[in-house]
Amino acid sequence: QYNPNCDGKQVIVHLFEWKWTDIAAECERFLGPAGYCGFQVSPPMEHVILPNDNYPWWQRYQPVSYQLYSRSGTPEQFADMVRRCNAVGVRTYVDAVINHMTGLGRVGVSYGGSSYNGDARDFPGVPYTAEHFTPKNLCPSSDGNVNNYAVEENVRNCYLVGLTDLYGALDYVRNAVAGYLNNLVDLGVAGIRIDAAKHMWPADIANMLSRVKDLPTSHGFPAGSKLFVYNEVIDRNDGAVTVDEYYDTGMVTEFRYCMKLAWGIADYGQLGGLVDYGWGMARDDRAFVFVDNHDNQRGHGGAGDVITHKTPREYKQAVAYMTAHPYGFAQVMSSYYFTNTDEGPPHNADWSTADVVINADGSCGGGWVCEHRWNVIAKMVRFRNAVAGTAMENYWNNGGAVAFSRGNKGFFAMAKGGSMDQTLSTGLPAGTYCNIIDSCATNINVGSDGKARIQINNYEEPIVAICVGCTA
Ligand code: LAG
Ligand code: CA
Repeated sequence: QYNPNCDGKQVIVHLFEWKWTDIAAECERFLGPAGYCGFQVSPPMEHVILPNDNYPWWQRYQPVSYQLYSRSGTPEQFADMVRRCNAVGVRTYVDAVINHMTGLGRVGVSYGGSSYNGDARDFPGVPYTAEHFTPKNLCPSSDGNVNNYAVEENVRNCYLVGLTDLYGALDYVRNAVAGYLNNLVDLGVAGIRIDAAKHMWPADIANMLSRVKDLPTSHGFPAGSKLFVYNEVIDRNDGAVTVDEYYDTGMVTEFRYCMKLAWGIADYGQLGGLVDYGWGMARDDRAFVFVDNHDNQRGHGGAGDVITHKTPREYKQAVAYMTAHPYGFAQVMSSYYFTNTDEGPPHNADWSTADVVINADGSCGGGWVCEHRWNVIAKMVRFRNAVAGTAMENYWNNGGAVAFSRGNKGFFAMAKGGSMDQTLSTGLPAGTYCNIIDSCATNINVGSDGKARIQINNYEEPIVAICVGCTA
């Protein structure tokens, strides 16, 4: 459950709100060739449908059943996507919403025909009934909602923003959740994000995972492979629940990294202290890191001090630094443009999700940002794969520019203002290397002393990345 099951590749992309048909095509035409490990999908299960709110993105965080009908497509389309992506070595990671079902007051019928009634706690598509939800007497808050992050029982036994909270201690609930996860495993899914893990008891998660089978060899997984797990725990040193409580159930999202990296990009002098164990940041082999995610890029969970695609120049620097730096397992965000923080993805006249448009130059159109296709970001995925397993060495930082090597496999430099000219130790064997960021337009000569003159003159993409065996 700590291995992402993608042959040592190092970066997952979150294709937020993409349709299954578009993802299948993206695996074949881009993610596979680019060296992405895989992609995280928006929650694939049946969810509430909220026309009065203009079908917000967050309707997908209100499960109705575990049938795989959603705004992104049908069960057949989901299965086809996973199969086609596995065939080109790109793995699927599912955002598993298993802490709760719909909000109170939500009533209706979802895409697969399952009805839902939040007030009655009635979800016949699973089925769940009232007895499967956390008993009121276990929640120490006056209104039944999570309202005090200093108290563990409050965080885990109360209703998160009014969402009906599943009673994860019950054998029935554990079994129902495991049934959902085993269905995903059968289809070839390689891992899961556990949504709102902070609001679940680690022991309940561990029990659910203990009921999940090994990944199928028919989808190319080595025998004995376990479902990869990353627990979504928003720990910003601000409550009773801490990331280390989840080390036994998988990796953990490290939201402090988003802040630290944003501060470091604003002031390069701070980049040296990016990983602050004194601050309680997750140990290296448990940290799941990202520059921004679908919540904090729009002011929802874990927001504040986050860099997003809205400032592209800074965003490229942030993703470049994350992917060059050895800490944690990395995820790249792939967004759609938005002005309102609730609005859903680009849509057709009938509000169905619009196709992702791929322009002739490889960028995306139709409202999709596709950060994962941006030159710097795609190139740095290759760098991270090439230097995997090596340590950061020869760290150099003058406050305006930063550089370091990754063992004897790679070297990275970045200049905040767009230019630098320094002779630095690269850690690399002598020879001629080329900057993969500018598609090898520039050569860098490493001398027998391991040093090289590093020159940057590029305002938009002020980065040099060279690695052994890397070509244009
Ligand atoms: C998560 N991680 O712990 C998700 O990453 C986050 O996106 C989810 O919240 C949350 N947990 C629950 O899965 C999102 C929105 C909320 C939204 C919720 C349910 O950030 O704003 O709440 O999904 O759709 C919405 C309304 C609330 C309302 C609630 C229940 O915004 O006002 O009380 O629905 O009806
Ligand atoms: Ca809970």
